[in-house]
Amino acid sequence: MPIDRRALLQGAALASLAGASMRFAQAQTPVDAVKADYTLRIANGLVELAPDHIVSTTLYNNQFPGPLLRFREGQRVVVDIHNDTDTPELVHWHGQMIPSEVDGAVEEGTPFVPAHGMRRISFTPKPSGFRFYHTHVAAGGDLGRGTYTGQAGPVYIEPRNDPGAYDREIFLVLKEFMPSFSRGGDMAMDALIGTPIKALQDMGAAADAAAHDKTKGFEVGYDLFAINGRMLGHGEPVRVKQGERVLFHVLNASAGETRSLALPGHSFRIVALDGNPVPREAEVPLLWLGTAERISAIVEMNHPGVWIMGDLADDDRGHGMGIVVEYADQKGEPQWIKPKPFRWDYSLFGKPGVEATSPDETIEFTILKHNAALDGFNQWTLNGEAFSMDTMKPVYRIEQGRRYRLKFRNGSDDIHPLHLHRHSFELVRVGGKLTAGVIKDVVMLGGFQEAEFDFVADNPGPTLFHCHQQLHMDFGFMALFNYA
Ligand SMILES: [Cu+2]
Repeated sequence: MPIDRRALLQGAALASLAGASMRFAQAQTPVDAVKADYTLRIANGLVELAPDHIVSTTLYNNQFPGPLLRFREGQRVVVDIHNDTDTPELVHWHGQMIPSEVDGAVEEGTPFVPAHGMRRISFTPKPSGFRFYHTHVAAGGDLGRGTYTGQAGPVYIEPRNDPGAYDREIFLVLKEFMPSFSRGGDMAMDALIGTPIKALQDMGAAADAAAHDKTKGFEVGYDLFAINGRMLGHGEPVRVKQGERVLFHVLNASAGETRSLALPGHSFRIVALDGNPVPREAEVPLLWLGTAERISAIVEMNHPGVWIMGDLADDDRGHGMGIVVEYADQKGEPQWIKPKPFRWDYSLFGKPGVEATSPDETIEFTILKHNAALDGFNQWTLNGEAFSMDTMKPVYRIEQGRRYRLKFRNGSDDIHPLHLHRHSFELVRVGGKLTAGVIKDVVMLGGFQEAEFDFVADNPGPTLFHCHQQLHMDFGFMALFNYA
């Protein structure tokens, strides 16, 4: 770790002035004396999505996405976070097993980065793989806050071994801009395998009937869509050569959308989900990603042309959600060919014929939506309780070393990207299929469906669980796990 000599001298001088040079020598932690390895500056800025679409939003280091941070597993880093905005901020290190103090969720006790202030943090990055960082403040009804802004950036924690043979790697950050509210909205109904469960549909219908307000609650829609901060056709194309094997690291940095991605004439060999190598690499024709999910996939460039790698939704792709892939010596307008439908099945990547280890304890969650219950916003409950920032409830007590199975029953038609902080989990059952060995930190729970995953309580400290849709987590869809 490089030591800034000037900072050291300044620190020593201050300590001497206080008449405590001995104490300084003994008690001064290295963290305070060194120059930060990384600096993040949160401030308002402009993103040129296209020449006629320049948006103003909150950014890291005046760019979208925020800078790619490359860490090495197990090698401690010091990060200075400056907040030039008028409101307190939080940077969450998504997918890392680090202490609550630095994880970046106020519910876990992480201190805010004060408005017009800074906070220095230090942690030991782990595990290796594709992670990311993003703001973790509540936005509520303010579409200029939280993940509606441009506060997201990729993290790559260098692994001890290479994940596979490939010629190069490319990071793609998918993100929408210019959010607005509407009543109701569209949901990708063709994203996931599995069928709705009648009992859950009945439960949802009963909640709808019990709602005071019979109108639909607000949903968020977007005007502009971009990959790596550029609308389709306005950024540099991905330039490839025939025969090349390209490893794409794709991050859905949306505030709440489910995304798809296809490249006509090509398929994706999935090597990692949420940065964790899968037990079984499988070839799929296209990708589906819930909010905050990451997919690492190798594409063999064996179909020369100029192609649009884009979202299946014509409207979203038409408003920018795509990137051009251009083979060497190929010219012409980028081509899009609508792919055949393909539903996402996590079990494709699991250990075949193996069931997950039995848990020590199972905790069940029933999820319900209460239409327009909070000033026009839908309220979300887990087992009848909406998370409250005042009481920090509901809370579940867990014991270190035990293996917990969380079973979710979705009484709503929405897809929920379920996220557990500071721990990874193993998929047990999703879309009606049993599986094992798929390690993730976000999983999509289909409308009126069930999902189960296991985690081992191996990282003491308050641990937040929530739906990664900003609109859902801000209106009740959260819970806290406290170690006994
Ligand atoms: Cu949700």
